[in-house]
Amino acid sequence: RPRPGLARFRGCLAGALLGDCLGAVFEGRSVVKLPELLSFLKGLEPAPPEEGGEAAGSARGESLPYTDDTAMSRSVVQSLLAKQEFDEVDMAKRFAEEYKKEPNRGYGMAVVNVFKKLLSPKCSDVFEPARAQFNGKGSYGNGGAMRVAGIPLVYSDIQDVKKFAKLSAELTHANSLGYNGAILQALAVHLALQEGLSRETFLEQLISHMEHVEADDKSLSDARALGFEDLPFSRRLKKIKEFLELSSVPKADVLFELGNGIAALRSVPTAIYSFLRCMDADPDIPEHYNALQRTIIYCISLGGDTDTIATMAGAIAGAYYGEEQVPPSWEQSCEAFQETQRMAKSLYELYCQR
Ligand code: 8NA
Ligand code: MG
Ligand code: MG
Ligand code: MG
Repeated sequence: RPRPGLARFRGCLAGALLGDCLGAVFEGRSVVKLPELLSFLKGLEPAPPEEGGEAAGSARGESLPYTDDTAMSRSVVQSLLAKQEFDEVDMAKRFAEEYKKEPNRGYGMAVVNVFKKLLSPKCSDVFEPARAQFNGKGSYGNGGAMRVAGIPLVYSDIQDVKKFAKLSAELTHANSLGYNGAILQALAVHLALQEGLSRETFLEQLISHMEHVEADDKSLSDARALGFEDLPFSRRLKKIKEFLELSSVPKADVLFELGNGIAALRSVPTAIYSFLRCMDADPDIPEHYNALQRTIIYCISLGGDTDTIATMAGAIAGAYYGEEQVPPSWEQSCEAFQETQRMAKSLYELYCQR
């Protein structure tokens, strides 16, 4: 199998950054009006040239801060680069110290308790604080999934992708409904990196992997304990397949079946659906936007946990389409975009070396 090029690595991290920074502007709104979103995006484009003014084409500068999604993604990447492999103690330390340095990035309500315990010198097992969350049930939030892209950008073997996606998520999310979402998101990025995979093959492969991932005892018992049917991620992937066979799917149906919430189960499948749906043109989104832009616009238009759904879909779309579809004016509007480009290059080198 040919090795994916650097452009896909840069696209992945840039897409993730764009999704977070742009999505964060609308996070938590139950309804996002498309005209308002499109007019906001227009404001990111370079100002028209002025008579005797500055050169045209200069972007309006870094202005959109990233949130917890990117802060934690960066810790994942920085840990992998520093250790040249997954190291749970180092990664946990980076999560906690990053939180301590900048606690106001918009972290989930409960996950901050994990960071506080990880910062204590008494903590000897870095997975223990996550296991204690929610009276021992563990978190099923989307925080493990939102930050996972670095794993498939380092490990090319699919068993490694699953194993380290799970371990990286378990540092904060001990419920299988949380870490299985991270596995699904990591698999989606892994598949998106491969050359020329069709929509159908992409989805079929995700379904067959997740049917296996979700069949273990803990996944079955966690799903039952929360009142879900067995194999809940796999079932949603099959719903996505149904949606993609229809000529149009109303937003209300997407929200009802897939969701726009902070649970991994109500956001990771939504991100995957958004990516696959936006391979095709959308009558509501102007044609001059490319597929990566359309994916991010569509995610944000769903409302709810917009930064997190858009960052996950942005990572997948960026890995699939590569950096050619990342508009410079959008990228340059995001905090720390240059560092993101450097990290992508280092990840690419590590991936090739392994
Ligand atoms: P988390 O582990 O705190 O989970 C997020 C939330 O999910 C929790 O606060 C609970 O409400 C709920 N939850 C998770 N597990 C359970 C459970 N077992 N029982 C009952 N409720 C549960 O943090 P996370 O890292 O998963 O959260 C990620 C999300 O938080 C992302 O959307 C991220 O952007 C951030 N976020 C921040 C804001 C904000 O403005 N501060 C708003 C929404 C989301
Ligand atoms: Mg966030
Ligand atoms: Mg080790
Ligand atoms: Mg969010």
